[in-house]
Amino acid sequence: PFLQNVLSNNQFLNGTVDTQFIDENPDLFNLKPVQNRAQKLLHYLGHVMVNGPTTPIPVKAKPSPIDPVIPPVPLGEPPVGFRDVLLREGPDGFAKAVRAHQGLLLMDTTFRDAHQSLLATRVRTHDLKRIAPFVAHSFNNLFSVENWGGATFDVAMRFLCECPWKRLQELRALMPNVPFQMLLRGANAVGYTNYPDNAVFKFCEVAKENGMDIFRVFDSLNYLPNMLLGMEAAGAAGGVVEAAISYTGDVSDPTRQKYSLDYYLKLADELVKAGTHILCIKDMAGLLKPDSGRLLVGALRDRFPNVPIHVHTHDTAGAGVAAMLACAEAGADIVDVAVDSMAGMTSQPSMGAIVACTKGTKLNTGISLEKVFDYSEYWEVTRGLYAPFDCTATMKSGNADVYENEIPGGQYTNLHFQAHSMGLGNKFKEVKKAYAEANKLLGDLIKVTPSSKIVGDLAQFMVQNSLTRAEVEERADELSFPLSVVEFLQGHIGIPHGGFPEPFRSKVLKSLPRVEGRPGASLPPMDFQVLEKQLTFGPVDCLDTRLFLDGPKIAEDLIPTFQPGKTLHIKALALGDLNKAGQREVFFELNGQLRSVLVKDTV
Ligand code: 3PY
Ligand code: ZN
Repeated sequence: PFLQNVLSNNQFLNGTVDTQFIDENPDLFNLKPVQNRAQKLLHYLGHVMVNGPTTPIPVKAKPSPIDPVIPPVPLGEPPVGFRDVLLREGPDGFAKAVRAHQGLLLMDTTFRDAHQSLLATRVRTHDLKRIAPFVAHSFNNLFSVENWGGATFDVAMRFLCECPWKRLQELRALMPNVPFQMLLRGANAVGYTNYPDNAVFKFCEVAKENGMDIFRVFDSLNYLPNMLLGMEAAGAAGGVVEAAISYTGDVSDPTRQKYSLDYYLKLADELVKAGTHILCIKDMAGLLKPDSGRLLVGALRDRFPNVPIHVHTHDTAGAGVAAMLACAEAGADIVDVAVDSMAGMTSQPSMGAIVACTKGTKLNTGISLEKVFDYSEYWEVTRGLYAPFDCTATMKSGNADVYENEIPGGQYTNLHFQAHSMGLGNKFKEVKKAYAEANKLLGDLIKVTPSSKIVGDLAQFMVQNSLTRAEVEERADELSFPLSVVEFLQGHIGIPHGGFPEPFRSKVLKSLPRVEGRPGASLPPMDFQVLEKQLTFGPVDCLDTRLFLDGPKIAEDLIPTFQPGKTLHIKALALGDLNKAGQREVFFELNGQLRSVLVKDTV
């Protein structure tokens, strides 16, 4: 490698080497790490050349051959934005400034919920970074950019081979002026189950340190103790707390009174009392019709004249723009949109439509439509690159039946993929009907991650076993329900509004234990140091792939360089016998010294 570096050095090739050559070219000693990283890249490329992308979509589509063009970005720092207000005034002053603002404010979800809903959350940091400076310069008057949390965290690690924290840091550097917003699933953080309290607190602390500003905190059952925990964690980290009430049913339908106006107002009272900086209505399935939005937001506006109100919706039925305009007229300060080419269907309503419809009114957004068009073109072409993940491969429109099945945006798309891959492409209606029935069986829940997954699992179980709701109810004590359903009934994610469905719960659980109260309160704290040890195996990236996958042969000499100029001499000597605890001792020579480690044998 040193020779390679020397042979690719211009000064050396030009023959102008003198006695200072080595001192003036420290890069010549950038040896193994560069080579290892290149090796890993080749390995990855080989992998995708052979296997293609891992996609949930049953239709084979190739990334478009057209390259996106980044619209021009002016030189220099981006203009001041709401983040400057936040840094200057802190969360309370920021909330006051938002409330005092004339006109409608927008949150742009293109960097998170839009692609979570349309492209299976697969948009890479690479494509976000390319357009980030344009957003900072052209949309400095956005309330926020939602760019983190929800499913992005786990998809980044599981499918994109990238670090979610690095995404946050890199975007922060490129967009210093616009507040960043994330979706925090309360006591579930960015996962699918309740975590110990200290994990949620630590997560918020590190997110804030890495550049997060506004934490939208929800709980999938609107279970207040879980919400309060998430709000406390976000607040303790110094973040802006945006408590979100998940919306379901229809407040203006007198026949659907489990989730009535009174229910929402009482919950809002508790969240405001707990000190939320901003109050959010999180309509994850797009059920908030214009009249219902007017009723709900109007009532909240009267009750809390000083608290900023933020409304989130999905456009599944196609009524998103109308609903957001109605909410804005009724007093919402902020509504969520996605750029036009990433909007509509199960995503958010269109930014361009809201900007155009409010132009010249008291709700004027102050956003340039020309800039929206440029932004939209970038995403239209970038979206083409993600064709292997695009829901439009199988889904051609939204559907107003969402008012009946109440499936959240991202899950609606996932269920559509699943139905197609199970050969039920022409029976999606049945799958959705089963979802509505499963929801009734579970007592008519708020449905959003992770409670929505539980309802979906039960629906799939019913379809696969051809069971009706009545049959499931009748045979509840003998059926083998999905684990997620059993754990929900045990109380692992909290207590639903109105309690658990009986006698269904008792029939399913029999003598299984029940969690009392808030699940996180009875979980032992997470030991981060132990966890770190379990997760880290040292600088494994200095091992070649055969070694990485298979380990060394006995007596094989290894000389990995784990940092420039630092080489180890490792020789595997022997594998010990299995002990009573199911472990083996493995003996090595490390730089001439005998070493051994105890390893659990899981084979
Ligand atoms: C998530 O939890 O990821 C959501 O987007 C819920 O709406
Ligand atoms: Zn959403």
